[in-house]
Amino acid sequence: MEELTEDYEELLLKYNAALKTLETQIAILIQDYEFKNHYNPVEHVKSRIKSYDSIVNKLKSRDYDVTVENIENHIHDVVGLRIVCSFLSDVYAIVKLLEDSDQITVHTKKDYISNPKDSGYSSYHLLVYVPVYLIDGVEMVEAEIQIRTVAMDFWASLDHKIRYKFKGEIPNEIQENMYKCALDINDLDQKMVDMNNKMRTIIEDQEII
Ligand code: 0O2
Repeated sequence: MEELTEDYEELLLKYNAALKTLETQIAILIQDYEFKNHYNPVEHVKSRIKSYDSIVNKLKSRDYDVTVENIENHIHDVVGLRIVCSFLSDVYAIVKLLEDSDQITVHTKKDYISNPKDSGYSSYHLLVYVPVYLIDGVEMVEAEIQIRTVAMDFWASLDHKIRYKFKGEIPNEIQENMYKCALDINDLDQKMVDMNNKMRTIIEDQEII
């Protein structure tokens, strides 16, 4: 696909529509959650359409030809949204919120928090379908939602830079240190949840007295 074909442009139109729909639905769900619980579990939300170059690289790395059909069938994260939470418990609250929503259909859950990747990467991924209403009818478009804590996000952003700089040839020392940092982050996230729970218990007890 030397230049953008009309089919690819049509696909992009659907992906852009799916991203807008997803952003709106998630913003509404978070607002509703905050209203009902008097608490906002989300620090920030980021979204993007995967660049053409990244799509091509991912297809080639998996030995697929660069075709619109292969993008649709094999690239599951062209539409991507990341929800960054304060606490570990918030990550699971958001997963439940999305699973319970009628607007989004979750078809795959990948819990890299309970089962981190070999690199140490930790995050909760949901592959979902979002309905997009077009002139000819409704289409279910796939998107990936990554949900993680601020600490996991901090780790992943440095890891991403390292991967980009070393292009797959990461020195062992850096890999080992990043893995240790991932363990520290996991430990820190757990301590922060415990501290937050303790604080809430003390406040609730004071309110009763
Ligand atoms: P980018 O540049 O972030 O978009 P799939 O993508 O579902 O076909 P895969 O690769 O098994 O198959 O999916 P996975 O591992 O569930 O999710 C892939 C995405 O998770 C990556 O997208 C990254 O965003 C993130 N990710 C996974 N492992 C790591 C890691 O070790 N370090 C960092 N920093 N991020 C990771 P892309 O397309 O690889 O990259």
